[in-house]
Amino acid sequence: MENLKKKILDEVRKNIILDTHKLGVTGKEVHGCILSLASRDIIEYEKQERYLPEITEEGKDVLRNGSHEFAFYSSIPDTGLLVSDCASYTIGKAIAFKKGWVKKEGNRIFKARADVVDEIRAKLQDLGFLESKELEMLRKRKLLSTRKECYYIVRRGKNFDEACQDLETEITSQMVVENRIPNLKPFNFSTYGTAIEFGSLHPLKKMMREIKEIFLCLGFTEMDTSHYIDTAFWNFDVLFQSQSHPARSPSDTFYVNAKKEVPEVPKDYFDRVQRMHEAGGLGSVGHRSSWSPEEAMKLVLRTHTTSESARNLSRIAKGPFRPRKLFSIDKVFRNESADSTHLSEFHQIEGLIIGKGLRLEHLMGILEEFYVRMGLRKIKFKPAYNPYTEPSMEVFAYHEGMNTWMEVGNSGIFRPEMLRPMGFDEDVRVIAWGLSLERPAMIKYNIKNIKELLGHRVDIDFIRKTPICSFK
Ligand code: FB9
Repeated sequence: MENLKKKILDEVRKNIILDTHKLGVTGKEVHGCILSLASRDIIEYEKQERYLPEITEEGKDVLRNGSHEFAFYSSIPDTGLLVSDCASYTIGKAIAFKKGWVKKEGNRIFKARADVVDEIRAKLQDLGFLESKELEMLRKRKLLSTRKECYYIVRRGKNFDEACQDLETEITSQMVVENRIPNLKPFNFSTYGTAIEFGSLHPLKKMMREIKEIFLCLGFTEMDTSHYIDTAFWNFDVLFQSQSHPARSPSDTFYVNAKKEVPEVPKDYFDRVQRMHEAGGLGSVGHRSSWSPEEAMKLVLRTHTTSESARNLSRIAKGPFRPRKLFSIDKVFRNESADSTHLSEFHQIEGLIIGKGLRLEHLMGILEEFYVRMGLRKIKFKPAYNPYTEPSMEVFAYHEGMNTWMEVGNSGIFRPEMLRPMGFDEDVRVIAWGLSLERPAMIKYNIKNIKELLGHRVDIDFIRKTPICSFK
């Protein structure tokens, strides 16, 4: 539209008057431009109509195959054509006789001339050179029809000169130096700015940031979680998870066949863990089963971030006691078959509080505070079992939007069999809980299949368009 407007102004500037038919566009195409320019008095116009010849389908057939008479004339052999064989040439035969192109001798028709030219076809090929009576003849033979075409005679309007000046779109320092007031193009405040392509945060990252914010506002400090691969010792044994526990089977855990040295574990701590598993102690009967150091030193893809919690707790136990609140959010791996809501890896969120005199009611209290900040106001607890916490609770919440109760995590108090070998005193308690990042993200962004959230099938446009994640 803007190009056509510029073309119209250029033509009017050059020729004072413009017949838009000369622009090679139809009246319909130029109509919008004319009204727009006239509405700002940049041009004046008169609407005109003319009737233009248009070749019909029958005329197009003549252009392709020649006129009816010429086709009939061309079909006659030197030996002539039996009259009885000419029935299909009604129109062509009559016109050929009328033009003297053919003659009848007995029961045959012969060519009467050799210099016949197909004038009708020639006329259709050059309509612009025909006189009105020739156009009328072609119309009568239904080879032409008439099309009404609108066009405009355009002249300059009172605002023409101003509109044609090359309007400037910005004020430059040169204009200020020259003290020149620019002829600025009017601002179009209703237009949109240029869409700027930039990166977008993945919905999981948005959810992660929101949940991290909840922990930080509650005074929690983030733990290091850099051990994607770790020994079974940190992932299971220090948590007092028996070496015969089914979760340690290769059908549940990814074992890593790496030849590189396994990170050193303090010998004294290693021995205390072994003793706790085999013989118990400090009030525990242990697992009363043999414990294999080789099994403990196997490498696994961590199955939970609780291995990182154990590493942090073990380091903290060495120093002077003080209460702490720690959290982590990072990837964990489980050898599970993928389905619409589960993959073999997911992000675990874990929180823990170290203190003296902590009991179940404190765990319930922090869980209520945590989930209410995720927008879940009604919370219920159900007794459960974990190898490394006792007591343990599954956490359930009522989701107003989905109008249903759902499991939203697991929790418990770390067992003394885990804490005492680290070096914690008997009165130190650690309450902890965990949940996944993908589940809340899928609910928040109404994603039915986890493969729409993670993996090669993710729609980048969807990622770009996901709104910010807010629980408020
Ligand atoms: O995240 C889970 N559900 C969830 C969480 C939040 C949520 O918020 C929405 C806004 C409304 C919605 C749902 N779950 C835990 C419960 C289920 O999804 C469950 O089917 C899947 N669980 C995962 C493990 O499954 C293999 C979620 C994951 C999970 C479970 C337990 C822990 C961590 C993650 C733990 C722990 C723990 C326990 C004690 C001490 C330390 C850590």
